[in-house]
Amino acid sequence: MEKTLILVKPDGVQRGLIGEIIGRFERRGLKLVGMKFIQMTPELAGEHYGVHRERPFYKSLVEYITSGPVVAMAWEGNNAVAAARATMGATKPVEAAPGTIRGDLGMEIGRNLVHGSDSPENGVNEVNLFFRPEELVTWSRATDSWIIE
Ligand code: DAT
Ligand code: MG
Repeated sequence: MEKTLILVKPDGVQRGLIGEIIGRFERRGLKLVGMKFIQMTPELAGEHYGVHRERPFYKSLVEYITSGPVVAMAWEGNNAVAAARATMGATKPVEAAPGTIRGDLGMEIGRNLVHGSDSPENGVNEVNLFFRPEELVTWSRATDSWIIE
C-alpha cells in the first residue's frame, strides 16, 4: 500500500492546529499507520530537506522545521501521496485553494503548516527516515469497505 510522510510543522503545533490538520487526513479516508511527537534535530532536518540544500531558503527552512516540535505521521492508502498533497494545497498558501489545509489556514510559504511526500518513492524513503519498521502499525480498519471499493 502506498505510504506518505506527513508532518504537522512547528507553526501548526504552536497554533493549536494539530487536531484540525490530522482530522482532515483522517476524514479523507487515509489510514494512519504511524505517529510521533518529536523535536527534529538539525541532522534529521538536513536529511529530510537534503534536496533543497543549495536553495537560498535552505537555512531558514531548517531553522523553521527545527524551531519547535512537530507531529510526524505515516499514512497509507491507494494514491496516498496524491490524495495527501491535494488535501494540503499548493506550497504557497496564498496560491492554495480554499478548502485545503494551506488555503484555509496559512498565509506564507515559510509558515505553510504541513509537509507531505511528493512521490510514492519519496513516501517510502521519508517514512523510513522518520520511523523504524516496528514503529509502523499494521491494523485493519472497520470502515475500510466504506472507503475502499
Ligand atoms: P512542499 O512543501 O509543498 O513539498 P517543496 O518541497 O518545494 O514544497 O519545498 C519544501 C519547503 O521549502 C516548502 O514547504 C516551503 C519551502 N520553500 C519552497 N520553495 C520556497 C521558496 N521559493 N521560498 C521560500 N521557501 C520555500
Ligand atoms: Mg516537498
